[in-house]
Amino acid sequence: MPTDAQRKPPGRDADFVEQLAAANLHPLWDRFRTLTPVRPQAKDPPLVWRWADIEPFAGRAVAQVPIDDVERRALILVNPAFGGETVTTNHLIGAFTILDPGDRARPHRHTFAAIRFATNAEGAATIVNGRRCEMREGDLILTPPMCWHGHINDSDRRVTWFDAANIPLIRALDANFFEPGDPSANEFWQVEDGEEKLWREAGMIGMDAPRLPAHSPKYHYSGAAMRRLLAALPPGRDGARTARYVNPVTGDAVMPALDCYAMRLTKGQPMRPRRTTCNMICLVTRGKGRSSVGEHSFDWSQHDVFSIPHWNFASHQAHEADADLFIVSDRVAYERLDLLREEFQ
Ligand code: 1HN
Repeated sequence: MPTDAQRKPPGRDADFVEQLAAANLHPLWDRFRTLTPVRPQAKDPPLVWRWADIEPFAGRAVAQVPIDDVERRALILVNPAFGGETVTTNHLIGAFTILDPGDRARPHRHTFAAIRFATNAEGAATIVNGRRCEMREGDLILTPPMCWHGHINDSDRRVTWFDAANIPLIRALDANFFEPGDPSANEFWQVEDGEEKLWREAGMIGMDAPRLPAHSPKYHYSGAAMRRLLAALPPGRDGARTARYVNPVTGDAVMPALDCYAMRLTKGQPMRPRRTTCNMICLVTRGKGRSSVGEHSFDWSQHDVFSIPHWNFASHQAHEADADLFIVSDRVAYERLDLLREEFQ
């Protein structure tokens, strides 16, 4: 394939191009290289956010920001390559939320998709559409588009968890709608697990389950169950053991434009570098290791987060013991647009 530089510069007559522009016309021959790069080129280099650097700010955020004054108390991971935009990597935002004992993050709903992954949130719960989802170690909780959700810390200690959302994608599409809930509505919080019971038993669903939900009808995915699956899974083509969180009715991604995975890395075992057109945010849920992404290499340990911007070869290696990653991605959006490409180095 020719590189951009090897393609012939288009001939142009500056006067003509200017006159066209004045008439709100652009000549394609003058724009072609910009409009159709020969391959994707991510704006952002990969970046690591270390939990040790974030944690002190979490304490300060709790001290300075009363939860009743803000919609959410989240610290968002930002890559400066986006020029000050609130973006972690293309289409995605990762963050950490902190709640003190008794804190309630009031209900709201929106068209962007979001998830929580419980890193240190025992005793807290997310309520999604009238179902209480407890946040045990390693649990994943979906807050699908336009589902009402709020968070509560019923424990006597500070809790933190990892959040991710596809806000930059929904902003690019200018398709965001947001509705605040009633902060004083007590009945919102006084619920039990409700219909989540229908989705707890793996591989078994009610005969009359609706066949065409836009997102998974199951909102709560157990960390303990995922750890059992990772222990049983054989290594995949890249050498890692990877599981996808799916909609139990369709077997498809959990939400239309946000996709989640868990990966177990065997100690010392190298992976085959792979690149894909989609973007990923990786949360280290257990262990220590090193990743190589494009031209960059970096070490990580538990609760660090790093980005894998699209079309960079990436591989990971666990040190000392096996390590686990939780990965959130826009992969399903690329699948649905028939734009997913993947290759090994
Ligand atoms: C979000 O939507 C929530 O709705 C919480 O509960 C934290 C952090 C970053 C982006 C979106 C919520 C968030 C978030």
